[in-house]
Amino acid sequence: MRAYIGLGSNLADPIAQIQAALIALDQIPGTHCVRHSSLYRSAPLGSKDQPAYVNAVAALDTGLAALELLAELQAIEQRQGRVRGAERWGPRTLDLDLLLYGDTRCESEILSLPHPRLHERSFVLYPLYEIAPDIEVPGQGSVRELAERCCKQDTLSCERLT
Ligand code: A4P
Ligand code: MG
Repeated sequence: MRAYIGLGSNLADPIAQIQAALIALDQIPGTHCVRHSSLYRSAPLGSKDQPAYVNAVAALDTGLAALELLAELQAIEQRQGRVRGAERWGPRTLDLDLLLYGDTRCESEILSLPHPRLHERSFVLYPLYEIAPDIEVPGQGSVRELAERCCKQDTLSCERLT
């Protein structure tokens, strides 16, 4: 199954956090990182009183079920020092979101697919467009259209770093 992962960090050397996470994703059992985007620097969504984020997206081929993959992502977050604070959308060393798992659609507290806010976030859509411009986000439209719409609306600043 092809899965897409959104990576984000704004604490403790974010660029190094994202680079370490990309290596860790490729080491998940039964899983291979097919490609990943450039790194992007983005203004924080949520509290403005936190550092800018570094974001990226990775494409994985995996034999794991979606919930098994989510558990592996959360284990990587823990290993890289993620502390789940009370503040929603607060600062974090590493956030790994399961954006897409094939064309699966589901909704629960544990796992919603596609990721519920993916279609409106430039820091997800720009790196996703870079590596997979022609895919569809089930129920939302093509990544190309979503990224173009987001670009026109000129929401949060999000610039390519590497
Ligand atoms: N969950 C449900 N569906 C999913 C999914 N598709 N992928 C559940 C991952 N997790 C999913 O996640 C909360 C719960 O969502 C988990 O228990 C999981 O079972 P979390 O990672 O503990 O909490 P969170 O990340 O703080 O919450 P949330 O609402 O997912 O935040 P987001 O949407 O991830 O946003 N600004 C910039 N510029 N760049 C960023 O990357 N990130 C955030 C976090 C805020 N502002 C940002 C950025
Ligand atoms: Mg998250």
